[in-house]
Amino acid sequence: MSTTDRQLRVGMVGYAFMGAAHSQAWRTVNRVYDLPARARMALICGRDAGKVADAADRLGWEAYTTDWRDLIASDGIDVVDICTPGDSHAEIAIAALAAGKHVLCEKPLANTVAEARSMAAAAATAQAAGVRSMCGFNYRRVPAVAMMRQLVADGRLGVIRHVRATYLQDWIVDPQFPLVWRLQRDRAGSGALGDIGAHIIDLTQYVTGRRITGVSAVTETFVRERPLPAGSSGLAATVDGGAANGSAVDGGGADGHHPATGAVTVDDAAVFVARLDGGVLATYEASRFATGRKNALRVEINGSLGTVAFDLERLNELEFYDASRPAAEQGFSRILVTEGEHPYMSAWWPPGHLIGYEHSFTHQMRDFVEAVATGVDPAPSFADGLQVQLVLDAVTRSAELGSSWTEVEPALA
Ligand code: SOE
Repeated sequence: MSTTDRQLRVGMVGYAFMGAAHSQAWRTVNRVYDLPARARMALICGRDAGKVADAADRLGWEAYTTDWRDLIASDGIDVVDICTPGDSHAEIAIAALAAGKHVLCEKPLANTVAEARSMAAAAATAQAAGVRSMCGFNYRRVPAVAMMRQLVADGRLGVIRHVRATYLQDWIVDPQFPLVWRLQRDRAGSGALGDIGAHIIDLTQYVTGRRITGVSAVTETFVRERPLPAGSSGLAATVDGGAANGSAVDGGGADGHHPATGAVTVDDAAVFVARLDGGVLATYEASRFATGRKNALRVEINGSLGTVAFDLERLNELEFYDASRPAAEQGFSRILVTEGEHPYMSAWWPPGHLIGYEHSFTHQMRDFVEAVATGVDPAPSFADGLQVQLVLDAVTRSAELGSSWTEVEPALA
């Protein structure tokens, strides 16, 4: 329970999957952590009045609006939380920063490097006026991931040699799964690469404290044509049996016999090798076609003195191989990251009691509220988001040029 009267009045744009995850975190954060300000769920925004009214009621927001410009113009809002598809991030974030609102923006920061650059520039200008911004790479806030970073920073792994990272899902294996917004380049920027590859790019740069300096990549779109969705266009979308209504439509539907279809304009999978500064060799794989793998983010880091490995599907655990132990006692140990000594954990349950996916968002809001209320810049910054965007862009260009080696420039050069 917060012991402060200071409020941060939050306005959130979007109310689908990420909007629900963020709402859960805003509802919870001051009940768990004692913070210098109390987040108030003041206003939620969505284009459909009926649906956003329902979302406000269901998710616990005080009021709703159908125009994000009203939300940004409101004197009753201090923080703008952007949970929309990537095609609107830049416009909303830049307008919010110009209006003096602190901004939390979902990952990936933008759909293009140009947009991400404008956002990072707007954030730098706003920062001078004390306005804060953050990109929502929530997995940084899984306690086991934070501990992984601490082990690397403390030198427990010695010289880092390898990073091995995969993020695998299977929700579009069925060719009849509809053409949701995440499969359209103009809405999402890229496919598996930007949606889930962005997470492992950020996570590995964060944990190692090193930057990806070059990549060689292949990408693939296994299913190039899909039926148009009916109604919902989220991860649980269904197929439209009716008339064609999309811009990328290729016949069908109108005769009522088969659904209208449209072109998939993003990658289904992306695989790349990379170099990180400091001589680290790395491999990355992001796929939505890994049958049986639902949300399998795995990262392993090998150093001269040890190895750490994290698996999101067992997020309360960290594997650690400590090569400095006596030879006879060496082997991987499984650390249960649930104790008061571990990052973020002391505010939760008694020792050994597990946490889940949603806690990473609560921890994200905890760090954001604390930073804003104490006048500190939260991380990851928009510049960090731009750095990830530069890697995504290099991967795409490398794949287009037949896997040619492609350098990644530093965001702050
Ligand atoms: C869908 O692939 C998704 O929800 C991503 O958009 C999230 O960022 C990731 O956390 C889980 O999968």
